[in-house]
Amino acid sequence: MSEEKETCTFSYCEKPEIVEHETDLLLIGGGMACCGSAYEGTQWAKANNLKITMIDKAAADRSGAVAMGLSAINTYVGENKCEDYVRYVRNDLMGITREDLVYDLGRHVDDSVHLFEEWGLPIWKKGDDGFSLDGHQAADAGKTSLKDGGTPVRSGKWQIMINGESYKAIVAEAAKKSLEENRVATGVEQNLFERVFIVRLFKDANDPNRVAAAVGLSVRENKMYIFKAKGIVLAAGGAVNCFRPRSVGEGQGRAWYPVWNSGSGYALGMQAGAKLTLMENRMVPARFKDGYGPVGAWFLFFKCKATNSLGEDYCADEAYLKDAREKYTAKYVDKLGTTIRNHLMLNAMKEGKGPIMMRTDLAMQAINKNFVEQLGEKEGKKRVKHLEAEAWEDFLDMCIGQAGLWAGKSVDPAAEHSEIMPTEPYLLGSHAGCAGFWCSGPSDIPGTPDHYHWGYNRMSTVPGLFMAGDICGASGHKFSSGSHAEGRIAAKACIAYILDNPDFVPTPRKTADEMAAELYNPFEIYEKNKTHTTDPAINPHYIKPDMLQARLQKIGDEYFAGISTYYMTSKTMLDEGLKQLTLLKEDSAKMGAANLHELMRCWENYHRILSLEAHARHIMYREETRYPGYYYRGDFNFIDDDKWKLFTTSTYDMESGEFTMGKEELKHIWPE
Ligand code: SFD
Ligand code: AMP
Repeated sequence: MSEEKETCTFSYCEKPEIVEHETDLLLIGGGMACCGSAYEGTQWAKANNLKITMIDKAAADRSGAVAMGLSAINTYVGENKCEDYVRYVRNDLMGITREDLVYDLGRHVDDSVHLFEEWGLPIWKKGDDGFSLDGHQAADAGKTSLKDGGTPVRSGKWQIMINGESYKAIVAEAAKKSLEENRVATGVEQNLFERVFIVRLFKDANDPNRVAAAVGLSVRENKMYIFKAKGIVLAAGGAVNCFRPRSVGEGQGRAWYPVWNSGSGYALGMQAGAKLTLMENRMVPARFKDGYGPVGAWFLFFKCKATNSLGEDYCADEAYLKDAREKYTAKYVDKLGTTIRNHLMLNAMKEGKGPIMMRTDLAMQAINKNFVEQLGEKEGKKRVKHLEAEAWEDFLDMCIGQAGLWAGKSVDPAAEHSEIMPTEPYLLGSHAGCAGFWCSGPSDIPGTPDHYHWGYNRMSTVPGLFMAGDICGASGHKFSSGSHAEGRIAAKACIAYILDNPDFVPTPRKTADEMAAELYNPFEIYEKNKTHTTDPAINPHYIKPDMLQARLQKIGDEYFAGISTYYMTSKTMLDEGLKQLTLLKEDSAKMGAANLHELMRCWENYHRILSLEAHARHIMYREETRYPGYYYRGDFNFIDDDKWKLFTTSTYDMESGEFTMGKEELKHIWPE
């Protein structure tokens, strides 16, 4: 079926200026993980004057998942035991997790949170009267820092409250300061490249297993960058908009996880041949409807309940629980983790007992009653007013669209409930999801099996390529703080790797011209063919990025367990979907871009195609329903621990487009 492949000869579009940049440690992404890598890497680079370079497709101050800020840090171990954190993550992710990676992260994460506070992040503290002081009140009251034993305000066992509107800007500032220190020490002209979108990793001419360079395009000027590096930390976040979202038409573009995280992390690693694991996993968060507002603070801090529209607690419905225990075993169901909470909510929705209601009104009334009883009418009411403001700030600091929607619909959460529902699926590995790469763990944790460690902590199966944050697989519930800590772990280990391989001289297999021809081909195709029709947006010779994305989302939604099938799929649906996705992949060779923004959009969508294909092939491979509430295999709608309590894996061969599926044995290091 495939037609003659279009190649770019720059006959129709202007060849970009090509910039070559040599470094030692390259950081791809400017999010939480890579900001951790920049800060930590600089410390360890000093002794040998190694060069560090960070690249972000956006501006690091406001890029990635924390761009809008956050109102809680969801992983702070504090007074808890680290092995209990391992158990929490294992339970929430249905028994399958790399306990060595989770424990390692748990023992390092608090140090990152202490740094955030030192750098100016307002962290809520317990007042002397036992009531909460928000970050600013705590600072004014001179409350002790966490590092020195201060008491945070916990919403849940692992979560602490913050005033985090400027969270990312604070963390990025520290990263940029470290990079500047490294730039001056190593005498390079520039080592922070913002608004550069990395499209592809290129293998080395002399060592085919290794990556020699990351190549990207400026989204502001006609300039291509070739970053040659001795070691790379890849942390480009998860994949959003692979599935038709609930927000379509006027709402298109609204989502919970950031639409600008387009699966580049997965695609770049896959094209380099790194092994993926648990890529069948995904996250389907319950969110305030249409505004995509998170629910954690409401459930945990405001102690809010969600019910069906008859006021019944669907998580306590015995009929639902009985059925779920039969299919998915009591040991998982009774933990009531994120997937099972979703599953029970979906039961109520399918029975027509929706909409599902977050009873914010009842929660605020209960708090009101409690405050007035304890503090008296005047002081009680004053504190409630402050807390109501915090209820709004929860979204203003993190998910502005939700606050906008409440205002637009005249909703007062203290006076009425709001609808919640499960969103479209997201591919990620740092939140209540664990899809990502199979990475080496630390070597010092007793009981770690040999196949969990191959030399350098967080190194993927591609030597010199390290992963962190969303794309380091099989170790969910890292969140913002854990991703930062993991970036630090990966950078330190990558520097050790670079020092142990001093003779490596990165020599990309392809020439700069060949790279440019590949990256800018959508420009050439568009300019060459745009006059064939009266409207350049509709042309048989190319496919524009928005069209390609719409088709991709349709395939994901209708065949790979999207919202339109209530997250149901099966071998037959997956087969049909993969057939259509293969056609779309073929069509992507005819992507057309009219400007730099569209050029980025083209490659973003290509990265989504690869991420979604890997996801679907893993769902096909695991013949059970390990994550009910996230997706269902109608043909294997049960959990089968005997056969499938293990890590699924895959490697992608970019030349042939083939996936090789496999398994890795699971070892529990900590008893139940
Ligand atoms: O309410 C390229 N998260 C929450 N974590 C918490 O700790 N507390 C919360 O309250 C959390 N909540 C929350 C969260 C996320 C979102 C979107 C919302 C609410 C609305 C999760 C964390 O944010 C998340 O775990 C971490 O940020 C993950 O870190 P990391 O580093 O894996 O991903 P990133 O920060 O998104 O950074 C990715 C970077 O890569 C860049 N990038 N650069 C160059 N070329 C390319 N091709 C690139 N592709 C991507 C991006 O620009 C970015 O800088 S709540 O839900 O629980
Ligand atoms: P969310 O707002 O859904 O992203 O969740 C934020 C944090 O709260 C995560 O650590 C979740 O695991 C946790 N969480 C959310 N909802 C609940 C719940 N109903 N019970 C326990 N933990 C929850």
